[in-house]
Amino acid sequence: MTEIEYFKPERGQRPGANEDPRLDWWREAKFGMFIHWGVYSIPAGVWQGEHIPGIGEWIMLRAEIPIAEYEKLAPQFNPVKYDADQIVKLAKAAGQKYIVLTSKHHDGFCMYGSKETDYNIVDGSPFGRDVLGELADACAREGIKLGLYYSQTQDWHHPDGFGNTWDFNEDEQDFGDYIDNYVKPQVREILTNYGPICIIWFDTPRIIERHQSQELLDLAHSLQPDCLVCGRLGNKLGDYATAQDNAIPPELQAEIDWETPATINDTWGFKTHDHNWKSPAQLIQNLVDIVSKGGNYLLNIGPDAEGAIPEPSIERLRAMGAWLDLNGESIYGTQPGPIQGEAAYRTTQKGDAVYLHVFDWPADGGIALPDLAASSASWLDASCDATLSLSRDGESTTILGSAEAPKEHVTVIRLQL
Ligand code: JFZ
Repeated sequence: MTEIEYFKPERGQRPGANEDPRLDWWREAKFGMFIHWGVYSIPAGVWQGEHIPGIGEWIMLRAEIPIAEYEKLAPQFNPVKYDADQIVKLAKAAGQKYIVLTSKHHDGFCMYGSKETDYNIVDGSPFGRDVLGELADACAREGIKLGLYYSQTQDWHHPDGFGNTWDFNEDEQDFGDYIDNYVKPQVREILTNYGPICIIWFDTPRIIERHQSQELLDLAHSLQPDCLVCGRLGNKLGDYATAQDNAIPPELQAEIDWETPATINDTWGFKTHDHNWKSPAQLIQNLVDIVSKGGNYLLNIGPDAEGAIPEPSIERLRAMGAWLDLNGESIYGTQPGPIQGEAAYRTTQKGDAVYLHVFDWPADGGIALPDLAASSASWLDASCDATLSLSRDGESTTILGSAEAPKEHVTVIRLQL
């Protein structure tokens, strides 16, 4: 079995580890919305007239922008187009069952009213509203779970945070003090003041020690026992494994709960000039591929400096939602299917149904499968009236459909066992 290279918690490696009932909702949900949003959406990949390579939320590090300069973005941050209800309704329309918002990313700016620093959207920007608080209320209204991303080691604004080598001398920093007297109080406030939080999504565990990871895990679980901790807490601790960004394991990962965090273009934080948007077909195939191997797809949007969601993201998420409206039975609450490792199709299973997700429709309309004790085959999309038949010869099962692919995106056939 191919390892998920990063962030695979110890607990996830135990046989039968997938038994923690706290993850039941997560295994059912399969598909979530990531939101990367902060003052980095103002420069949006450009600094002093130069395009800064890499992901947009890393512009402060990539351009080694001094804190004194970067801080000037906060008084400019006034995202008047921010509409939490619109975001949550988009997630629902996309078929995303939970949302994970960056409460504090590596640049240190907090998207909620923190009592630990004024470097936050409520006290440090003309907007003056609690973005996280409004999103939490909208999620509660719409019945969508809310998770929070929190950068627990990298903090390029705090004198004792990790990663800012251009303003600070690492030898003079006290990371232990940062964890105990800044990170823990902030974790406490985000897990106390905003209602039920389904996931705390820690990230880049660069220099964190085992006991520090353990203390943060214990703190999160003490404040909200049902809050899942993602695998990037560090030191192989956490409730589930987190793959590298945009990485999909080539094989089934049967023994662990895992997810792929992913972008729709190439950046998490908004960048003006990143137009490399994945197609709806690719995004749907990624979702099917991940779920067929036992994982969740956490797909990102990056609102711009005004709080608007890029139109290409909206279009793609709506296309995914339209596909899920017709085929969601083959995704939500399923297990990996009995046939793995095929390029042209993926399988998932739920009870006595196997779902065959055809990526590459065969020219002759015939799909030869290993023998499955399937009694019938039907298009999962009930609106599809193309011909379809199933035959078995004791060694193989053959599905015969029309020569043309019945549908624009992944076609799903339901095999009744
Ligand atoms: C991290 C962040 O640095 C990034 O800004 C974004 O928030 C992303 C979701 O997470 O980026 C990573 C973290 C881990 C790997 C790669 C990028 N990894 O394990 O290869």
